[in-house]
Amino acid sequence: MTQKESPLPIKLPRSLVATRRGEIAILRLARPEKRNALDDTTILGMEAFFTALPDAIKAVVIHGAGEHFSAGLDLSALTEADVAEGVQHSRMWHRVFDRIEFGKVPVVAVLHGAVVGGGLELAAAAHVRVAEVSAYYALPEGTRGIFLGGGGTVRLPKLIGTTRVMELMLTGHTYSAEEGQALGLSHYLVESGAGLAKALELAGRIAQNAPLTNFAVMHVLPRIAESDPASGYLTEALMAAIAQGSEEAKTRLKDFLEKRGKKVLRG
Ligand code: 1HE
Repeated sequence: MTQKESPLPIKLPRSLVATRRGEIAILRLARPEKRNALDDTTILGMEAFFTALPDAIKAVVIHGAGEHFSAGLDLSALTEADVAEGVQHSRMWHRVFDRIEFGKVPVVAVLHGAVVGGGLELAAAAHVRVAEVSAYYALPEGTRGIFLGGGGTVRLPKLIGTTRVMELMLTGHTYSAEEGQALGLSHYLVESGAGLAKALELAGRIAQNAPLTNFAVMHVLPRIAESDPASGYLTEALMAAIAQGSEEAKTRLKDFLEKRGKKVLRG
C-alpha cells in the first residue's frame, strides 16, 4: 500500500466519503451512527459516485465506517411509502446496484459487522467480497413484514442458492463470517481490521489487468453464464477473439514468452 490516500473530487452526500489511492477509488459508507443504513440520499450518492468515476480509476473498494458494513435499508423511509412509491423505490435501488455490478470497473467490498438486508444486497452487487471475522449475514425482511428490494432475489441465489435465501428470510437465521465464507458469501475471510488492506491489495491486482479483460469478466461472462450453452460458446469465442486481437494482449503475451511477464504464483 504505497500510494497515499487523497480526496476524490466527486460531490457526495455526507453519508459517503470518496478517496483514491492511485488507480483505486475507495467509497466509504459514512453513517455509522445509523449503522450505515441506506437512505435514498445515500443510494443516489452511490449512483453519482459510480457515474462520475474518472477514467484513471481501475478498481473500486467499498467499505463501511464504524462497527458494521450496513444495516440495510433505512427503515424510517418505508413507513410513509404507498405501493406505487414502493415499486419506484425498489427500481431505484435496482438501477444503482446495476451501475455497480455492470459499471466501468470491478468493485471489491469489505464486509464487517452487520451485513444485513439491503447491506447484503449491496455486497452481492460487488465482484469480490472480503469478509472480516466480525461479519454476519441476515435477511431480516421476513421479520419486518417486507421483502427484498435491492436485487437480492436475483443476486443472492446465484451466491448461495434459492433454498438458503428462502431459509434466511423465513427463519431470520444469521450466518457467521465463517459460515458465509463456506457458503460463498465471501471470497476471503480475514482478521478484524484487516479487510481494507486485503481489499486494496486485491483491487491493486485487478487494476493491473488489461481493461478489456476486466470489461469482459464483468459484462460478458455473467451474460454467457445465463444464456443457453450454444449462444454462450459463440459469445465466448467472439469475446476471446476480440480480447486476444488487442494490442495489449499481444504485448502481454510477448512479455511472458520473452520472460518479462509475471508467472502464476501459488497462494
Ligand atoms: C437504523 C437501522 C435501519 C440501525 N434503518 N435506522 N435492516 C434491519 O432490519 C436491521 C436493523 N438494525 C439492527 O438490527 C441493528 O441496528 C444492528 C444489528 C445493525 C446494529 O445494532 P446496534 O446495537 O449496534 O445499533 P442500534 O442501537 O440498533 O442502532 C443504532 C441506531 O441506528 C439507532 O438509531 P438511534 O437514533 O436510536 O440512535 C437505530 O434505529 C439506527 N438503525 N439500523 C434505520 N436499518 C431495498 S429493500 C432492503 C430491505 C432491507 O434492508 S430490510 C432490513 C433492514
